[in-house]
Amino acid sequence: MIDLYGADYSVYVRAVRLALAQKGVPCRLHPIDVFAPQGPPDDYLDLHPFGRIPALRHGDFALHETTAILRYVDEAFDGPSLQPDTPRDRARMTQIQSILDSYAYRTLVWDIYVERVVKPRDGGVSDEVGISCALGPARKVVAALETLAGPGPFLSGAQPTLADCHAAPMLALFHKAEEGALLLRAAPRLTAWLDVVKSWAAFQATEPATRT
Ligand SMILES: N[C@@H](CCC(=O)N[C@@H](CS)C(=O)NCC(=O)O)C(=O)O
Repeated sequence: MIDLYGADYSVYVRAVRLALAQKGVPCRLHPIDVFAPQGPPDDYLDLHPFGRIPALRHGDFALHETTAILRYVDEAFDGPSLQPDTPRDRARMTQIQSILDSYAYRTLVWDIYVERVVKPRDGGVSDEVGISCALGPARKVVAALETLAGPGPFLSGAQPTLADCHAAPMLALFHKAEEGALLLRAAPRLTAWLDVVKSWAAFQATEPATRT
């Protein structure tokens, strides 16, 4: 049993939950709301000094940073391997994960999805200039992922990998914004892939109930 700390609204927490489900590893989700007015509880900072989510505990082993957690989940447990067999394919998988963290998360989730969908739903006003400014970077992310995706059906080939778990929550939120849906229309491989991962039982079971 894995102890996972975070919230269902987090794309990163959901990525880990998807990987755990692929491996068939049960987990307890301990709620940590990083966006609570008072921030995360003080003792959570012992687990994650940067105060982000997720963090994981497995026995006496604690870990934060999603890419590291995903790799640990794959390597520490039985079940289907979530990493490709060859060094080049593994490098491509890690390249996708790095693109997601470095270029996709802020742009697709915060600059576009949160501004277009969450803010108005919560009674706020979308930052239209901010959304416009994010479209160029978002187009670049979509183009890069579309190129790396190859023939599919998964991002790193014929079998699901950590890249799919990492990418699916972010891309699914992005797709909910009209700008995201439009940009993804020009990316047929990504669109077909998103349909496949959205059909995973684990993807549906981890649909956020809060804050999205
Ligand atoms: N580098 C971290 C990023 C995790 C992250 O940014 N999580 C978001 C939620 S999806 C968070 O904790 N945000 C809180 C904040 O920005 O203060 C990882 O790979 O796990």
